[in-house]
Amino acid sequence: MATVIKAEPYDLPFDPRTTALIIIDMQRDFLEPGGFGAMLGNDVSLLRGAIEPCEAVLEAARRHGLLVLHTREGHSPDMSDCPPTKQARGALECGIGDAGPMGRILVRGEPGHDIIPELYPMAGEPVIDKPGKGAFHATDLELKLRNRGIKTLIVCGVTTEVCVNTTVREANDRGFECVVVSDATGSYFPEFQRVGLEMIKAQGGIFGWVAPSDAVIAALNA
Ligand code: C5J
Repeated sequence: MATVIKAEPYDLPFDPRTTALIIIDMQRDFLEPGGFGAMLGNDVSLLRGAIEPCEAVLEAARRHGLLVLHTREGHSPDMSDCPPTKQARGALECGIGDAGPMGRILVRGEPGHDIIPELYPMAGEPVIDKPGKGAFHATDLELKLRNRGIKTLIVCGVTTEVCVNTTVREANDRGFECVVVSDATGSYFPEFQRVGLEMIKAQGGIFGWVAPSDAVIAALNA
């Protein structure tokens, strides 16, 4: 049964049976005080505002039986899946692969790489470990979505202008329709949050749609 999400730039028709929720990179190193993001001088409260709306969308998606997927940005301990250019970028004293405040930064298996407890995956929910910013790059995400007949993605997570935008653009090019949940996404930079959402819905929804969590939840409950 098709219903609509009250979204911008216009209502998005969707079928819950072919819709998945994807939560991007809600990892301790990005969101928690004392993590990598905070160590770089960022105000993590700007990202933490996304947690509650994200929890509400996650609860609704689970209750309605949607496929729920989580992603984590990170690398294998030997760093063989990390481009040297990525590792070098920023010329940080303590960067990706180095020992950080919550273990080696963005390395799989380290505490900081894991998902925050508030949004922890349930058994059976796929966790996509991605070495890039986009969740389709060098992962089996597309295969998993196609095998389940997924056509529409509800997208939450961080950061809006980096991994959320990159993933939505990848998804859009592959023919998926994406709605980004405005208050369930976050950026360390308020201007990037605003513009990151604007870019999705500009020009008649060039990359997709944007809607607040209450509109997405209302549509799921309809
Ligand atoms: C994400 C980043 N997840 N900002 N990563 O957006 O480096």
